[in-house]
Amino acid sequence: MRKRKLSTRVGAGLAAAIASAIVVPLAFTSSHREAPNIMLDPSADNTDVYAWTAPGAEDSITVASNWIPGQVPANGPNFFRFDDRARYYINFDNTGDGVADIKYRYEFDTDVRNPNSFLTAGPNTTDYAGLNQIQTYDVTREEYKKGKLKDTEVVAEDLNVAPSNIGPKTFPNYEDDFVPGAISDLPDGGKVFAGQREEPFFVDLGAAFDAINVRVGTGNQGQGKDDFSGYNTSSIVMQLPEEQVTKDGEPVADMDSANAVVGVWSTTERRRLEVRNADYNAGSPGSVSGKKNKWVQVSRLGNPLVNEVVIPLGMKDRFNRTTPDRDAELYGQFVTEPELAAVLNALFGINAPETDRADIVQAVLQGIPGLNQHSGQNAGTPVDTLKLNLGVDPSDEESRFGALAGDLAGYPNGRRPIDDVVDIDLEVVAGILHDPPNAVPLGDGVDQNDAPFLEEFPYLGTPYSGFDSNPSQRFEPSHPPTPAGGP
Ligand SMILES: [Ca+2]
Ligand SMILES: [Ca+2]
Ligand SMILES: [Ca+2]
Repeated sequence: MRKRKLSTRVGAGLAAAIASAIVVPLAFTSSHREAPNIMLDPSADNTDVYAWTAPGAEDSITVASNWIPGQVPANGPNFFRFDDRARYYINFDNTGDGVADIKYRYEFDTDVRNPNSFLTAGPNTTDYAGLNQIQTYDVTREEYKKGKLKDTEVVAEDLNVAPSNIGPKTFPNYEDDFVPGAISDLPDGGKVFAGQREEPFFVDLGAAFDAINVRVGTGNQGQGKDDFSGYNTSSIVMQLPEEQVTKDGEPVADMDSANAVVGVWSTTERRRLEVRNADYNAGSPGSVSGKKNKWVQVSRLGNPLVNEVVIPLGMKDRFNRTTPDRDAELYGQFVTEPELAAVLNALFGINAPETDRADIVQAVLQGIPGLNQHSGQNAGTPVDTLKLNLGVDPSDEESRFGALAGDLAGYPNGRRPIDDVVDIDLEVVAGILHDPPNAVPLGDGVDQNDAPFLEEFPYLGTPYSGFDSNPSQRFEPSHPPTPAGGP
């Protein structure tokens, strides 16, 4: 590997040794149905963003972004697809000001070949040509300078979207027949995938929203109930040569390079005016075009859990509409005085500091100096983007506690699918990065996904089929209690 191997010089300073685990399960969604308005618009609701350096693709940035939460696999006959009337974006900020410098725009188009059939695919369908309903998409790269659009380039057109996994009688070899055909190389390097995947977020959700209930016997040592087990989601996964997203357009030499850190987040836009019951078969996109009918941002997501548990209810939809460069001004107080810390103290008496939480601002919004904080004039600007240092190689031994456990290739340095962001963020809110530290081994008792991730692109797992649909019942204990190994 060309990049310098890391010591744990940053992680060692972060991690605090914990002798005993207390039993406090708490949980949240990352950003599933997190705000009153976007909850009513699931096809525009983005749920999780992951950005990491994948093994075998060390010179690229890998990003996965999910939309349409809580897909019950059996929900036919119209299964799940992206909305042709929306624009889906993956955004990159390479200067640290919270303003996108590069955006990849994904736009979808659905075609029904035989409108007289109620099936989106007939029995024994083994290729895209056999689908009755097929969705395709175009990818457009937009380049900005200080927020001004400088260049727009359509980099791919009419790519296949992997269909929803209906069942073995419809798709006898779903993964082999449809995933390779949904992976497309981009002309300037890199590749993209769009389509259904297994829901990679893992959490004990039921406990959290029942007034932060407690399941006795769990903590950060496993045996919780993964309420997202058995569900699917709609994913866009892209892998780009890193020089396509760095601020100088060059590859990253090492983790100390001035171009090493890139901020990532995803957004969804809709037309201000939209026809909700447009006729897809007539080829109408359902959007009312025209100069005055602007595209407006209706959802965004960078770090997991920010809009979920940091932003108060009355502001969650505004958070979805605003841009990261305004985060400090609009929402800074909710981070420095997090309600969650007070709630945790009231319920469990864990002595989490309740005010002046510069440590949370740094971990989530500013980036950690020497690891994933931008360099240059915007160093330390608090913006909700997922900040990844592209000079950090993948870890030989990954820890679900990521950087807190000295595994610098993990959250909050970017985010890998295996990172246990619920446990990490609970421990951060409790004060593990605080000075002085307040190390409390909080966790929801769910410490890994219910389905395996793939070792290769597109990394996210095979979606459950409609035939095998059994949502939220796949936790029965999928693995024994794990040792307290984390921080
Ligand atoms: Ca920027
Ligand atoms: Ca899952
Ligand atoms: Ca967990």
